[in-house]
Formats: sequence, structure tokens, C-alpha cells
Amino acid sequence: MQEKIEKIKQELANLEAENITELEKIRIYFLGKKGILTALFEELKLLQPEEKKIYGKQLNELKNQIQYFINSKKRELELKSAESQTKIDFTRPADIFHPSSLHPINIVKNRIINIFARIGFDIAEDIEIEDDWHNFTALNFPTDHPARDMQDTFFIERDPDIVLRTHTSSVQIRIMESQKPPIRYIFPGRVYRNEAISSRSHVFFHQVEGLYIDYNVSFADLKDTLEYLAQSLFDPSTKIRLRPSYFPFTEPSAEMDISCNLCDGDGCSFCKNTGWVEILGCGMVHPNVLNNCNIDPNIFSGFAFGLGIERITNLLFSINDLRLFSENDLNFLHLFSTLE
Ligand code: 2NL
Repeated sequence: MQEKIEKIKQELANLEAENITELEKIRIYFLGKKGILTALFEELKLLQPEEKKIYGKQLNELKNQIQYFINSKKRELELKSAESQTKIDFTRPADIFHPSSLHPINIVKNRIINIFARIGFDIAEDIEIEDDWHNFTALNFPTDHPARDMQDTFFIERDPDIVLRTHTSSVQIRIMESQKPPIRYIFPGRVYRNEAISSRSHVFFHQVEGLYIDYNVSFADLKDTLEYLAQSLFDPSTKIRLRPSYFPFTEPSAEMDISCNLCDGDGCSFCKNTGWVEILGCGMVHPNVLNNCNIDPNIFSGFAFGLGIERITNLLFSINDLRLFSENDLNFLHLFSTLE
């Protein structure tokens, strides 16, 4: 018995299997019905109790060793064959690496900031939750103006009214209250309106307003500055036109159109065959607004304007749905990764 056990031990030390078939042969050779270990277990039954105890233990150890070899070898072989079956497609295009990019609204905002920086305008930004004075009253809004209605403005609190600012003009009031002319600023920022969300309207959008107050600031200065803006943002051959309009905080007030940048003014569906598209509102700062900020309208005058960044972005990049700007769809945002 001892000899036979030693022989199996030797065989075990040199065991090797290249594949599952060979491994199965090994299993049958040792542990099958006619296997050599199975035969030894049969022989064991004929031994004396003392010997049974000694050899039984050794045989069980052998059996465990063989079973362990078979199990681990089987796992190793299975893993190998799974790997070799994984086909690598060398024609597959590499994953495209997208470096981070600016949001289109920020691209246009930065362009506007740079255009005005070249002619000496500073930047001012401030809080988005405003009191009634800075958002409405100082801006010459009559008490019954529809913008003061819950339907148009988000109210945080009533009496005294605290609102989400509806324009960045509130920041202009703060600057005029705290500084003396000459005042030459642009005011970029997010503003809020209580509107249903659709492709054409949203509960927030981004504005850039501008303000210039000094001695003898005229409507001609306004027109010249805005022509410079239009020709810097769009094509240098862009033409502008001003149409009379109304805002509570400016007098006179106007809306500015630029010649359609898609059809060069010939008329297309985008400009509804007029050859012009509206891009901003503007005017001379109302004397009441100057008075409200302790600036004497008999000594100083100023112009102001306000534009929606979304509208300019739509024009520049032919985007037709405002919701794209706030959904953060990476496929949309990556379109702008090469722009600044
Ligand atoms: C528009 C029109 C405008 C202003 C904003 C302004 C601010 C002060 C005084 C006078 Cl403190 N005016 N801002 C003036 C005219 C038009 O915005 O359609 N914005 C999207």
C-alpha cells in the first residue's frame, strides 16, 4: 500500500494538462470508476483497522490534492480560452478625447466683454435676488407696471417685495448709487422671468447691459457704440438701424436691428423677408433714473442698452431652441469645443 501511495505522489508532482480533454483523462485515470485511487480505496477496505486508519488518511489527502489540481487547472484553462476568443477590432476608430470647452453662452459673453474692454468699459456683477427699489422703482417702473405682477416675475417674498432680478439694470442702479460719473460699465448676468419653458422662452436667460454716463453723452454716442458692437460681433460690413421704442428707464428709447447676417439683407425666412433682425434695446437714461441715483440730469447724461446673450448666440451659431442652453447635452456642448 505504502509503495502504491508513493508512486501516486510522484505522478501527482509531474501532472500537467494542456487542455480540458487531457484534464478529464487525468480525472478518470485517478478518480474514475476504474481509477487507480478508486482501486486503492477498495483495497483499503480489506486492511486491518490500524492500517486502515493510517492509509485512509493518506488516501484522502491524495484525493483532495488531485481534486484541487483538477479544479484549479480547469479554471485556468477556461480563462485562457475566453481570452483567446476575445477578438480585437483594430479598425475601430479611437475614442475621441474631448477637452473641456466653454459653454456657448460664455463664449458670446466673453466676446462682448472683450469688445467693450477695448473701448474702456469695465465689468460689474452683483446679486441675483433683489429688492423692489433696485429692480423696479429706481428704474422708473410705474407701480402698476405688468412686470411687477406675479405672472411675469418670480417673487421670493412679498411686502416688502424681494424678487429674482428680471434684468441686470439692478446692478446699474447699485453702481450709479455708489460712483460718480464718468461711469462706463457693462453688466453681464443671469436674469429671471416667470414664463412657460419652450423653444422660444425660458425661466432664465443671460443679459449684457451697458451704461455710459458723463458730461455731454449723446444719442450719437449711443448709435456709434452700438454700430461698433454689431460690426465686431458680426461681419464688419453689418449695418444697423434704430427704431423708436419704449422702456420705462430710457427716454428716448429704441430697438436696434442689424442687417440679416444670413441673406445679407436680401430677405430670407430667418429675417421674415425684411432683411433685418432685432438684437437689442437701448436709449438715453431717463432723468428720473439719474435723479433716483443722485446724479444730476442737468449736468450729466448717459446712454444704456440691454441685449439677450441667447438671442445673439442663436444668430451667431444658428441655434433654434433655448432649452439646449440649459440641458447640458454633451453632444451639443462639444460642438463649441474649438471656439472662443
Ligand atoms: C432689452 C432692453 C434695455 C436698458 C436695458 C438701462 C438700465 C438703466 C438705465 C437705463 Cl440703470 N437703461 N438698461 C436700457 C434700454 C434697454 O434692455 O430688450 N433687453 C433684453
